[in-house]
Amino acid sequence: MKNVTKTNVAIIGAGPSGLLLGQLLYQNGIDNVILERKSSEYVLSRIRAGVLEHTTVKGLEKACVAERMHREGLVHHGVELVFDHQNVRIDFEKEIGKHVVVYGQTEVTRDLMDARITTGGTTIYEADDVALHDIDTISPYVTYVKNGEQHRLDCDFIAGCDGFHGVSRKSIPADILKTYERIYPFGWLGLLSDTPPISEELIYVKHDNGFALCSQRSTTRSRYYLQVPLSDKVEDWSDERFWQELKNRLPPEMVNKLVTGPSLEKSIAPLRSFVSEPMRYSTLFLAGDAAHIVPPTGAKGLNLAAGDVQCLADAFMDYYKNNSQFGIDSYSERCMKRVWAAERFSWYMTRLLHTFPENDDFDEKMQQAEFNQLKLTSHASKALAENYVGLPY
Ligand code: RFL
Ligand code: PHB
Repeated sequence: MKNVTKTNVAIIGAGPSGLLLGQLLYQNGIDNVILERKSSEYVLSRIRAGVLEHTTVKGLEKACVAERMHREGLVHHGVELVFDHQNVRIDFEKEIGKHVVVYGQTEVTRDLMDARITTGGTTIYEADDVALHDIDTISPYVTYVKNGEQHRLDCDFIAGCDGFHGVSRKSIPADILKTYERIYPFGWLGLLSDTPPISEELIYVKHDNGFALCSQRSTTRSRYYLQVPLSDKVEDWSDERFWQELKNRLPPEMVNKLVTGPSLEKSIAPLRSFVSEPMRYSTLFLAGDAAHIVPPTGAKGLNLAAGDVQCLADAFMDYYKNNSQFGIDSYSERCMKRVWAAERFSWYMTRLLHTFPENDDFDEKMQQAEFNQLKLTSHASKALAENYVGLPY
C-alpha cells in the first residue's frame, strides 16, 4: 500500500476524549494521529454536556486549553432540586467547599480543536471505513479511506475514543468483554435558546408529567430538557409546545422568571447506563463513551471521559519516558472504580427525578421519601454534593 504512515498512538474519534488525549500526549512529546469519521463542523454542531468537575478543569489546564474556560465559564456553587413543587438547594460550598464550572462541551471541543491546529497535530476528519488490525500483536495498525484513497497508519497503541457507536469496542473479541446495560423507558428532549437562564444555578425538576432540567451555557444562552417517551420525535415538539410543557412542570414562582424564545437547536437523546469491561485489550485502550455511558442526569459523561484520558495519558507517559508497563497494565482497573461510582450516582439521580411508567404507588412513595432525605439529613445532601462535584481519584 502506498499511503503508509507511522505514529506512537493512533486515536480513533475527535470528540472530547480523543482531542484531550491528543493534546495531553502532545504536551509530553508523544506523537499521535486522530482519525475522525465526521467533519469538524459536524462534531461542533452536537450539543451535549454543560457541567465540568474540578478534575476535568485540571485536565484542561494540563492540556493548556483552559484559558477561555476560566474567562467565560460560570462557577456554580450549588444546584436546586424540585420535587412535586417542593425545593431543596444543595450547597456545594457549604457541604464540601467545592464548585463546578458550567462551560459547554461544544466550547471545550472548539478550544481543543484550536489548540491542535496551533500545535500542528494531525487530525484526519471524514476518515471513512476506519478498521483496527493486529491489535493483539506488537505491530497494530489502522486502515481508513480518505477522499476515496486507502491509507494505513502503523502505531504502537490504539486509543478507542470513538463513542458508544464506534468501531473500537467492537474490535475486541466478544468472549473477552463483559457488558452491563440498563435502558431507561424515556429520553430527554433538549432545547437551546438565546434567552437568559431562569436562575443563576441549574434546576432539576421531578413532576408527575416527567423530569425537567433548566441549564445554561452563558448568561444569555439557556439549555432546557424535558423527559419524553421514546416514541416521540423532535417534529412532535414545536417550540410553543416545549415551553408550555416546561411551564407545566415548573413551580409557579419559577414560571414567572422563565424567558422563552425561538430554539437554536432541539434534539432527543435516549437514556442508557452501559459499562464494558475491561477497558484494555492488548494494544487497544477504550476511553470515554466507547467504554461506558451514563444517563445525563448526573452530568458525568464528559467528566468520566476526561478522567479516562488523563489516566491513559499518564500511562503512555510512564511507558515512553520511564519504560514502565505499570500504567498501561493497571489502566482498566484504575478507571473502573471511578466509572462504577459515576454509574451509581447517575442511576440514583435518574431514579430519583424521573417519572417511570412502570412505577406503582409504593415506588412513588419511595421516590418521595428519598427526596425528603435530602431535606432532612445533612448526610444525604453532602453525599449528593460530593458525587455531583466529583469524587476525588
Ligand atoms: P463522543 O463525544 O461521542 O465522541 C466520539 C467521536 O468518535 C467519532 N467516531 C468515529 N471516528 C472514526 N471512526 C469511527 N468508526 C467512529 N465512530 C465514531 C464520532 O463521530 C465522535 O466525534 O465521545 P467522547 O469523546 O468519549 O465524549 C463523551 C461525551 O461526549 C459524553 O459523555 C457527554 O456528552 C455526556 N453528557 C454529559 N456529560 C457530562 O459530563 N456533563 C453533562 O452535563 C452532560 N450532559 C451528555 C449531556 C450527553 C447528552 N447526550 C446527547 C447523550 C447531555 C446530553 C443530552
Ligand atoms: C447541560 O447543560 O446540557 C446539562 C447539564 C446538567 C446535566 C445534563 C446536561 O445533568
